Formats: sequence, C-alpha cells, structure tokens
Amino acid sequence: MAGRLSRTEIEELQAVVETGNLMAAAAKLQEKLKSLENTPLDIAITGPSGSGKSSFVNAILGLHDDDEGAAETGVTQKTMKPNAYPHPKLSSVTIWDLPGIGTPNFQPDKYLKQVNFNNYDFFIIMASERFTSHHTNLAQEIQKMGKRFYYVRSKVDADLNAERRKRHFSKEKTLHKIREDCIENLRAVGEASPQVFLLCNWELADYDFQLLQETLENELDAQKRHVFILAMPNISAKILEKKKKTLQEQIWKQALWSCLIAAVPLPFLSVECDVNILVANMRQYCKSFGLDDDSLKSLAKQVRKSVDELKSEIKTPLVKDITREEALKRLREATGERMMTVKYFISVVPLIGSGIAAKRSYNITYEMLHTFLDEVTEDAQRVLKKALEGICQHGNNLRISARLWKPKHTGFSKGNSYPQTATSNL
Ligand SMILES: Nc1nc2c(ncn2[C@@H]2O[C@H](COP(=O)(O)OP(=O)(O)OP(=O)(O)O)[C@@H](O)[C@H]2O)c(=O)[nH]1
Ligand SMILES: [Mg+2]
Repeated sequence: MAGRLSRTEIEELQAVVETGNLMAAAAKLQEKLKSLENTPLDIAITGPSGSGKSSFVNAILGLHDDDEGAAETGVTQKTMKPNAYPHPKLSSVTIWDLPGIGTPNFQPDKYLKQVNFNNYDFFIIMASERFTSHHTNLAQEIQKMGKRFYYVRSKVDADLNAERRKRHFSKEKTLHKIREDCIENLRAVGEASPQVFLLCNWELADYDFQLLQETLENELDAQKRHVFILAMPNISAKILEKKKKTLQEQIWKQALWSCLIAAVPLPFLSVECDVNILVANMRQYCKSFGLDDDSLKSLAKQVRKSVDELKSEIKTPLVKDITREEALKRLREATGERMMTVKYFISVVPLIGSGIAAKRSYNITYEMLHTFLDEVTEDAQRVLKKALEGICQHGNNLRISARLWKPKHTGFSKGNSYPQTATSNL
C-alpha cells in the first residue's frame, strides 16, 4: 500500500533513528513523502479522429471544453504531435491527447515511435463506432512494447438517444447490445478475449467509467495508484470517499515526520515545521476535493448554479485562505500556548523507544490532519449534493451523478438526507 513504508524502508529509518541522528531520519522520511507526491503518471488517449479523445481528456481533468487549459474538441487534428494536458491540481500527472489513428497509411509501429510510446504508463484506445483492425493492430504493438491498453467505446449516449425513439426501448438491452457488438468486432479482427468500457464523455459518472477507473487502479503500482486516485474528477460520493482514504493512509507518515523533528532539541524549528506540514497538507486536501476557486467556477458552470451557492456549503477555508496564520490558529487551539514551545516531546519517546514501525504516532499533527480531512470531505460531499439539486441530468452535459450518491459517512442531521436513488430524484 502506498500509505505504508516497506519493511526495508522502516529498517533503514530505524537504523538512522538509532544512531541518534533524528535530523537525518526526518530528511529521509521527507524524501519519501516528496517522491510519492512527485510520482509521474502519464496517460495516453488514442483512437480515430472524432472518436472523443479530446473530450475524454477534459472529462478526466474535470474541465469544461471551454475552460482554460482544456483540450480543443470538435476540430480535426492535423498534427502528428501528442498534446500534453497537465492535471490542473497535480503537477506530476499528464493526460496526453494523441493524434488520430486509422488513416489509410496508418502504421502502428511508426505511430508509436512518433508519439514516444515509452513516455506513457498506459493507453486508452477509443472508438465511437465500430472497433476495427486499426485499433487491434495498435493494441498488439502496444503490448509488444510491454505497455497496457484499455478499449473504450465513447458516445453511448448518442446510441441510446437514437434507440430511444423505438417502441420497445430498453436502456439495459441497448447497452448490452453495444457491448456485445464491440466484443464481436474486436474478436473478428483478432482480439481473443476483449474487455470494452462504455462511456459518455458528458456523463462520466454513468456507464462503465467507474469500472474503468477501478480496473486501472488495480493494475497500477501503489505509488501511481495514489496519484491516479487523487487525479480523478470529483464526480461521485464514491470517488470522494476513495480520495479521503488514500490521503488518510499518508497521515501517519506526516505525523511521524513532525515527531522526528519535534525530537530535535530546537523547539522553534519543530513548530515552524509543523506549521509547514499542516499548510501543505491542508492545501493538498482542498485541491484534491475541488475546494478552490477555479474548480468551483468550473462546476458552477457545469450545473448552471452560482459559485456563491456552491460556496455556501463549504465550512473549511478554500485553498487560497489556508495560510500559516490559519494553521497556527488551529495548532494553538489544539495544543494551547504552552505546548507550542515545550512541544509534545513526550509523544516521541515511546515511538522511538519501541521502534518506529511498531507504534503509530498519535500526536497533534496526526489528529489535526485527520480532523481537517474529515471536514474537507464533508464539504466536498455537500458541494456535490448542492450541485445535483434540482438538476435533470440528461441534456445538461453533467459529468457528475446522483446515481452513485451513497456516502458512507455524512455527518448530516436528520431531514437533510441525500437522494439515494438514480436520476429520477433529480
Ligand atoms: N454524444 C456524444 N458526443 C461526443 C462525446 N464525446 C465527444 N463527443 C463529440 O464528438 C465530437 C468529436 O469529439 P473530440 O473529443 O473532438 O474527438 P477527437 O477524438 O479528439 O477528434 P480529433 O481531435 O479530430 O482526433 C465533438 O463534437 C464532441 O463534442 C460523447 O461521449 N457523446
Ligand atoms: Mg482531438
């Protein structure tokens, strides 16, 4: 798990602590934390021209097609150059919009060289209609290069709308038919046991996006999984819970780092450091949950509500308001003035005395980060609920959904319950 240090890492850390060089131990831990935060994740989106690649890039990044930094959609690409779209909240994550495939002279091996295939962690191969040998030939080449790929069928909303006019329309049967068709196409062009994910770029919380996300998560290593989860758009209560869990897994390391620094006999340094640790983490939590001005503006545009209406659901400060003063205030409230200088040295002694791995440090940093993360998750859930209120999903280009709206822990009072069922509530 990304949240745990490996046995070797714990042993290394313990060895440093035992030499009495706590500064070195703290530096080592800080290095580990930085390396997790900076883990690169590069996702390539490929497929024929017009299949919805650029729209998918925007959907994953949680951007509206006309937001700043969004990929241009609806325009045919003429270049053979991959376009990089950095994640607006996570600098180490990039989504790559690759040039279209499937022109008459298309050669998968040349294409992959031209787009620098080695740069990507995995490929999404899109089709908005039939899958052809262009898709499978490319997939085979990707596999030869030792990379993973996933088949995605976009625009299922358009198929459903076309079928809806028929008398005995059934959504489930239509989706089943699309899936079977895709599998058959892929088998016909040489794919033995294909898996296809159906989606609509405008209703990402519906259809198979969740399944795609879970499949990807399970196939990534722990570090990449951590950044992948944080990079996902905040489209359902489930993803908010997942983000909370993945961030929670990191808190003990942050607390341990603060403990190690607290053990250095320079109280001011440790307070200084605690404030920095708190500010950095609190900002990261807010960013991951979309509690910043840009994300709220984009969401407000999507659901046609005012930013103020969404902001009225937020109790914690927004990213820009998380300052050192705010963190110090919280630290003071939690510890009292006296503790600020004496510091909570006592909590460090049993930790070091009995081995770092054995005990979880339960200090102020640990407690404050947990509390703040709970508050931020609840805010994000309330914002999502507000965004969904009174909205008819179809025809609103809404990427979020109430269908998956089942938060485990809400903290809400009676009479303020969530809609538990599908879009019929909207
Ligand atoms: N109904 C529907 N339309 C979509 C969907 N995804 C994309 N589109 C539309 O399909 C058209 C092409 O989408 P793009 O995202 O630009 O496709 P692309 O694969 O990037 O195309 P190129 O850049 O030419 O290779 C645009 O008009 C989109 O609005 C979808 O899931 N459903
Ligand atoms: Mg495009």
